[in-house]
Amino acid sequence: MKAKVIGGPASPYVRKVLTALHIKGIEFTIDPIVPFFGNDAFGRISPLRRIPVYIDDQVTLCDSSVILQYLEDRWPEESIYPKDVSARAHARWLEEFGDTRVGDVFIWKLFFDAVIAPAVFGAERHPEQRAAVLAKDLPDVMDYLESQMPEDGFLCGDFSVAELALAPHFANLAWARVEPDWSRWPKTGAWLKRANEESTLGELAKTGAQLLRIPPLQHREKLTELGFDVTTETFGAEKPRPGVRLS
Ligand SMILES: N[C@@H](CCC(=O)N[C@@H](CS)C(=O)NCC(=O)O)C(=O)O
Repeated sequence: MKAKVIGGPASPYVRKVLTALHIKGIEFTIDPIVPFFGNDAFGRISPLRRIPVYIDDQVTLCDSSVILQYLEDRWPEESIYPKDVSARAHARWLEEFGDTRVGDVFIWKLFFDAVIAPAVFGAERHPEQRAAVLAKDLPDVMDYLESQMPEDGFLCGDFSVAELALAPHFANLAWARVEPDWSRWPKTGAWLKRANEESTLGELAKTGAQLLRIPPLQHREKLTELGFDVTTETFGAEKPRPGVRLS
């Protein structure tokens, strides 16, 4: 059985899933489509038109959190959830905070405005919105994360879904040319370094950065060159279209 992931590693949610697959030793092929570049068939398997989508011999699943829970249920070895019940619940909360609030601030308000909207839709940037987010939302998120950080190690004991959901967003933040003031949030900075080094998150972020420098239609070729097993068929389209959030 070889799993299939639809979505390219410039997405933090895709890097979350790819790293979980790696931890669990599950082989996969990848169809590295870029957000907004899905075809009609993509809309049928991903009704919100979002990546990642995960497909194997038993399921077709949307949403990184749903996918990780399935991977854990089906392949419990090399667990990505804490054993202790309360630590497990806390990891799920941090995952939710990463997927929603951090995603909203880092990805939608900053990365989308700085990188994706201009490149994909030819949209103007919004410097006033960016300044407001940098003044309020970003510090709010960072203050909360810093309050959760351990002195050493990981958020909920061993490396877990908490790292998988939170750490990937920082690469997209950097691609939006935002560097948090690490002297203000030092525990978060040290934790991020550990999370990237402990897992494939760091390497995948480098891959994502390489893809962002080239047009979407060249991503398949680039990933093949980097040693990924790329699908022969694609859910990609040549022209972008807005997903539910933008329409
Ligand atoms: N909650 C989803 C979020 C996935 C998501 O927002 N993916 C972005 C790419 S980073 C996307 O496909 N956006 C396109 C859209 O929302 O139209 C998950 O955890 O998988």
